[in-house]
Amino acid sequence: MTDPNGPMYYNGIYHLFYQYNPKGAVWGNIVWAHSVSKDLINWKKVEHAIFPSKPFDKYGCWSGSATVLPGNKPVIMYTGIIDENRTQVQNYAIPANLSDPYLRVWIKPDNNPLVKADKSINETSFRDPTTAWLGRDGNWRISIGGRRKHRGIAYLYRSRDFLHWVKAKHPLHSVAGTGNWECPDFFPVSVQGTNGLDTSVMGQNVKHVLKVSLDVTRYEYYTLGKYDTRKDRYIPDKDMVDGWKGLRYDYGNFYASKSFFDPAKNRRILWGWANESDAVIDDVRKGWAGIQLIPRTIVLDPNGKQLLQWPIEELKALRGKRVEVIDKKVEKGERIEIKGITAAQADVEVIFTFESLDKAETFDPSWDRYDAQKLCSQKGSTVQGGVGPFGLLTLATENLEEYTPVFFRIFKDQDKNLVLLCSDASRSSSYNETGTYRPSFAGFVDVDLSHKKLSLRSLIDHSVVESFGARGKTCITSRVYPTLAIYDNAHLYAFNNGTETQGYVDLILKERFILASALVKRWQKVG
Ligand code: DQQ
Repeated sequence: MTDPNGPMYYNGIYHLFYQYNPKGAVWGNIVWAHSVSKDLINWKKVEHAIFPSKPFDKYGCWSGSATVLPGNKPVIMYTGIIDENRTQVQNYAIPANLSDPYLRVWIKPDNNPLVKADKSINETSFRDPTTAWLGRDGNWRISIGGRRKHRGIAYLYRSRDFLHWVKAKHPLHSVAGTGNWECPDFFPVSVQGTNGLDTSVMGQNVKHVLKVSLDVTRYEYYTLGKYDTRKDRYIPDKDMVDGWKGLRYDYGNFYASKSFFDPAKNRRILWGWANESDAVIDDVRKGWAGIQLIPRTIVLDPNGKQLLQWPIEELKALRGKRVEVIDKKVEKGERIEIKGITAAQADVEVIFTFESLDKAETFDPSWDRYDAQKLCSQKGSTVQGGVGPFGLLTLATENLEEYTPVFFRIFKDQDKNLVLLCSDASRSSSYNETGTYRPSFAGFVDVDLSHKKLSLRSLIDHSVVESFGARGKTCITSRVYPTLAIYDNAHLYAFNNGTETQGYVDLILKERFILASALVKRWQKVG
């Protein structure tokens, strides 16, 4: 599986579709597979919703989105591949039977495709329609990703009836030098409070988010800004970095994400896909590849400068035994084991406190502050610093032949501090025959340290570690394949490799969770 597609809530059921190859563990033969759930945790697989069968999607049914139209009528817009050159058009599909609670069967009407590339558009980079939003003028809008040469573009189309779509004179947004924009997502967030908003909400107390997946870097970038409804254009806020030096949803293995508004709990939920970091030959051997990550709720940071992401509250249902470690000092060079849990599958919440930041390392001005990953690969978890590195050693063997550390390192940068969060896969596995990708993923955390506290939450699950620094300000997902740190041989530690002993664990709250879901099926390499 790859991209999550068309997530929606309809009549008490959550639907998730996703790009899927029914014929193998590598990308190809793409259909929309379909799973349904009442609680976002337990999923049931149903029939494939959309699969190649018509001239307008004969060579593949690529990504797209769902919109629930007035009168409670869901409609999907997706990209159809019509020839061997991968020419792309936009199609729609509707449920065959609205009274089927699972919406198992979808119809692709004969008036497809609804949108074809005009001459100004590169027809092989023209895909992934967004959820539609309704303007005050009564016209629906969608955005479609693409590029002109190296300029990434979010095209804008309008329609009165959802059937006849006309390209707007100007795109919703575009940025030179960013390459193709895949899977755009455009939605409002509330400036006050934490409620999510329906995609069509606009107005005073709202900011907009534009996220794009850059296929050059395989990361996702977003800006916050203003949707100018008069000009029908999106304008990022002045202090936003717009492009691949900008904010990322996740600094690790996370791509082609899609959000939706959940009216049942008034929240916006984000789904992201994590591909494998191992070799294709390993995927073929195990017979599958790709996972959907734990859904996240997204809200605007009260500082208005970024989003906060947090695992959906329903995740609690998977928790078993709870272990707490409170007020435990971690001396310099020490690691303490968190015992009594299943460390191969755990939901860890930890707050680190420190007495002073005086000994924080100086941030060398020659370091590239846009390349946190390089910094983390040079200054790994064993390279002693001033305040930090401190954090967790996840999926670790007792003698540390294998471990995946998730940790902070605090720098002094003139009159402020810079906080680096790393999730380092470089020592995660002793298996490397086929060349696994083992990066030191990293991102900076824009956090106020005046309370001398830093929090971290990590969801550890065999081959994936999803971490949320400072209550979801900076998120990093790593895919790792331990061969020794598995099942009961996986351990969890808190560690401090700073020169200062003051970095200490104030509280560790540990709760094991078992993934009962068929959809969120994870794997580890055993033997
Ligand atoms: N995956 C889909 C495309 C999309 C890409 C094809 C992103 O529609 O642009 O499987 O991963």
